[in-house]
Amino acid sequence: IAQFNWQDPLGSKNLLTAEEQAVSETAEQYCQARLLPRVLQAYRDEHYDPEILREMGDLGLLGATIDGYGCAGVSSVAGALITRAVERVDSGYRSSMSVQSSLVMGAIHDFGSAEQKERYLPDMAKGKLIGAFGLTEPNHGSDPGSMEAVAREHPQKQGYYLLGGSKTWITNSPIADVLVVWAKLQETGKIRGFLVDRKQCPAGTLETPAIKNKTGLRASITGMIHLADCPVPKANMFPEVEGLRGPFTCLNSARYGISLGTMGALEDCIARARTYALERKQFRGNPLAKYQLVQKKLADAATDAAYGVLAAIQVGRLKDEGKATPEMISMIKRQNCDRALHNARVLQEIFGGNAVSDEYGIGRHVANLYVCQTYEGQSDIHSLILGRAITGVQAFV
Ligand code: TGC
Ligand code: FAD
Repeated sequence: IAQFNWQDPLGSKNLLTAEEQAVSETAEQYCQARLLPRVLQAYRDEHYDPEILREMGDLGLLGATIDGYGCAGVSSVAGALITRAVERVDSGYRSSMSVQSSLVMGAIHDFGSAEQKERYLPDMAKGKLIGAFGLTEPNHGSDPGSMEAVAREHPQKQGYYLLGGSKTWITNSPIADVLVVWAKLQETGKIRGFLVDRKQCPAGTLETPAIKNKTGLRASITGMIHLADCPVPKANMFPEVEGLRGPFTCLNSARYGISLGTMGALEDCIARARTYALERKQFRGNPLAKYQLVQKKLADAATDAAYGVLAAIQVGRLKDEGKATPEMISMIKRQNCDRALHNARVLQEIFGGNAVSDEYGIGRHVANLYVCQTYEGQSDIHSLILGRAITGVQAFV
């Protein structure tokens, strides 16, 4: 007789190939052995150790879905199982990895010239070069189409643009070697992608100050990008892609990764709350786990996590067959982030006063999951993307 497994209630493991299971095990082992012991102090100190990307690179965990350039070339589901393993420890570590893998390596792979790919991808796959993705601006977050960053012809130097403008809330920016910056080309008004290579930028033209004292995602580093007439070779522009299709194509992959990643964070909340509920006794020596209200909280969370994992696997399969639509990704990004945040907040109640101590880890997940629900399209924005697809009526303008 089949046994119920509270850690995989709907048997999602049966849907994975042997290779996917092996990738998942490698990632889970690394994350539990090497990341988990560091996260509490890193979160307290608001410190990100760039060595983490090198360690991930050594294990083949970066840009894992890319074929060639030293990357593993695994399925979308396997790639997302890596994000789930990392986010089981902390969404901030996953964030840094998602930016590197999906948003920067993905952008270069999908839109870069042959020379750009050769120059950056192999070192990024090893974590020797760190990437950042600059789309959001101080005045334009949900509506990046209104961005103000601009690239104009260099008046003196042929073959160069001058980039000007500011980006904010940019993961990895203070430590990034290569920054994908989206800006409007002055001559056409169209959005284009530029590879801003820190070592090519003259002093004072590129600043990337860190944003300190965050209330979530403290184990990752976040900053701004200020470009003051920064000269960028024309050869550093993505040659073909124009308009929002460029950044949003990369976001499709990153949003997909988050959909399974946040299930890792929720699964960790469930495991922590279950252990606590079994150990903590109230009223005549009974464990909290005996009480029906506590059991319901665990049942609700486990159900949402199990459904979320299955949905993400399904969309990953369609993605690899070229059948996934952006709306499907909006649906699972929204649903899984919302359910992860909601359930994490409810499970936090099981810890009573102890939830307020960072030693229990649950408050860290709650704070992180608020950010996951906000970045890469806030949940209400994804509701409007879905509403537009369902009704055919545009809500944004
Ligand atoms: P809209 O008219 O809808 O589209 C403009 C053009 O873009 C194309 N497009 C897509 N292409 C591929 N995939 C998608 N998902 C696409 N969505 C749109 C579209 O076909 C069109 O192409 P064309 O050729 O006709 O011009 O544009 P809009 O201005 O009305 O957009 C509205 C909206 C809400 C869809 C969009 O702006 C949006 O999604 N806003 C959310 C912003 C966002 O997600 N920002 C993310 C910043 S990066 C980040 O947060 C990284 S955090 C990383 C980490 O730390 O983990
Ligand atoms: P706003 O766009 O000002 O929205 C505020 C609120 O209004 C939201 O709830 C939104 O849903 C709502 N709203 C907006 N428009 C509408 C509407 N038409 N109808 C109904 N409601 C609406 N960006 C990057 O480019 N790269 C990164 O690496 C990156 N990393 C990040 C890391 C962190 C820690 C954080 C916090 C953010 C990061 N972001 C990054 C930025 C992130 O993508 C934006 O914060 C997000 O897109 C929302 O934009 P905003 O903060 O400007 O909010």
